[in-house]
Amino acid sequence: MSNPLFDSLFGIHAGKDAPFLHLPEGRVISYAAFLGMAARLAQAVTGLGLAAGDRVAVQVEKTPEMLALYAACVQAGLVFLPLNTAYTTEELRYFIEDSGAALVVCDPAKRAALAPVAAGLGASLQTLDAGGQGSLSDLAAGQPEVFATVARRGEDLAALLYTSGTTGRSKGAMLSQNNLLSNAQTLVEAWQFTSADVLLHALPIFHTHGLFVATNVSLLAGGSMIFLPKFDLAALIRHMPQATVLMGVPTFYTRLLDCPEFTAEMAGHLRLFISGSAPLLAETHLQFEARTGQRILERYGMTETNMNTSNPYLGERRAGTVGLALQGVELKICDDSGKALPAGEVGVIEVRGPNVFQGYWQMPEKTAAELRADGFFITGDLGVMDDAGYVTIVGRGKDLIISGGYNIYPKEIELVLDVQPGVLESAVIGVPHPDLGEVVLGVLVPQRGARLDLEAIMAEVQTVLARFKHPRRLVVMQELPRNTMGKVQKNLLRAEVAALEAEA
Ligand code: MCA
Ligand code: AMP
Repeated sequence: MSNPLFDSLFGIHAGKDAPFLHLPEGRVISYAAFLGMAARLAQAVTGLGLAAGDRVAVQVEKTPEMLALYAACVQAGLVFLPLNTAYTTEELRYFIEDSGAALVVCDPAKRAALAPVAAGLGASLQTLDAGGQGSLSDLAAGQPEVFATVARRGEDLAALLYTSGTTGRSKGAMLSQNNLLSNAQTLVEAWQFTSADVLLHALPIFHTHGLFVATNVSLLAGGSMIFLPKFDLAALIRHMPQATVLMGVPTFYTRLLDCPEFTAEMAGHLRLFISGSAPLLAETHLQFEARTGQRILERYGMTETNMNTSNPYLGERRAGTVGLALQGVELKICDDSGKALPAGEVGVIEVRGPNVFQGYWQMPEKTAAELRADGFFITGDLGVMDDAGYVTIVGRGKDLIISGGYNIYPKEIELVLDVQPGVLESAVIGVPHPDLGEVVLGVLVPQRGARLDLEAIMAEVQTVLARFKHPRRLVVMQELPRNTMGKVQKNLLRAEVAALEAEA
């Protein structure tokens, strides 16, 4: 019996002294040391009584230990559920309860607030910091550096990643061992990763991009990563001479271009710059090429599918496109019934392949609505394909804002704004932002005769929603533009807000 994901990503490196993580302070963690850390954590976690298939919810800062906890969960057959460090206790409660987590791992500062949530579920609550009450690290410290890998099948779940829903309730995307492994194998080949690669890692590791794309690809190829705790322009530039690949969201590239120290010589150390998670403006692509002589490779993916398309490593990387369907991924541009449209016509992007998830956790109706019986997943992204197969994303059928690579569903914020004192209704839109691509703006319609206290409303929003979801501005309007069906027309609203702001 085997555990395909653990065996392929981690098991193959057993006993290797080769470096896996280069930390900014100069410390290097070898593959062998990393696997030892993971085995001790696996011992500690299973010692708490967790068994294959149990969910482990994790909200901690980006550290080698957090990454080792991911490896430990794969080795012990547990389902890893990483959570954005910006989430408030209110937001965490939903993810923990909905997933029925058996173990919650959090920062010490969140411990008191999460204790009742964990207790309500009968879950264990631990931190990754040494010392103090309930420390998984302390439990792991005395354990042996070996752990008998728990057998899993390819279709068993390896991870649960929550992605916000259009109704305001987040959905847990169930990702199997095979979903993750097949995509990593495809990407290693597509991007020609080898053990000589050193990936400059400045993304968070609670999302697909930083965890499954960057990390799994490096592991599978046997390369190493310069593991930065977060995006920091100066650190990125400082480490470029040691790196071969950078993966980032478009904000990484606009910030690099704003920095005069980022030169062709600096970029010349790297063989590949990859962008994804949000649209990379064609203008950024062209400016980058003009500055460095290198073309950014843009790819397109989703939490539910991992990566779907990529510009070619060797062929032409076209600005403004997300490239071609990856090996093994079928992609079609469809009408609403799922019928494929001819090249050049705009429609909804649908994808099928070993990368496509197993459905939404305990939400069969949502799964049925988005995952067709023939296996095609309806992405909700609008695109067009040319004769050569290059895909361009032209918009989104779903009401979604992408800010600095984080997805924000307006409905979730509208639900909070609608119940504030004096508010009749609200609408949340994304407005262009030079650094983050888009930022959130809230439009409030007051009840008749009411005066809105915008400061108090913002304060309330801050207590329940993560910082990146906070509206940068609140605007008061007397009514919202609607179509004949009564639906708010967000395109018109964006234009009205732009006109109002131009006047101001
Ligand atoms: C930080 N802030 C943000 C964001 N990030 N606000 C809106 N959107 C954001 N993305 C807040 C901070 O809390 C801070 O608030 C203020 O904005 C300015 O912060 P700053 O220091 O400039 O931000 P930063 O720490 O430098 O972060 C910006 C960032 C970061 C580097 C772009 O957001 C980031 O790492 N994004 C990557 C997200 C990612 O990995 N997405 C992949 C999802 P205050 O001023 O109050 O302190 S996976 C995915 O989408 C699919 C599958 C795919 O295809 O990959
Ligand atoms: P998430 O729900 O976090 O998995 O984000 C997935 C969404 O990000 C996709 O459905 C797209 O709307 C968007 N996305 C990812 N990569 C790109 C890209 N290269 N260009 C445009 N949008 C992208």
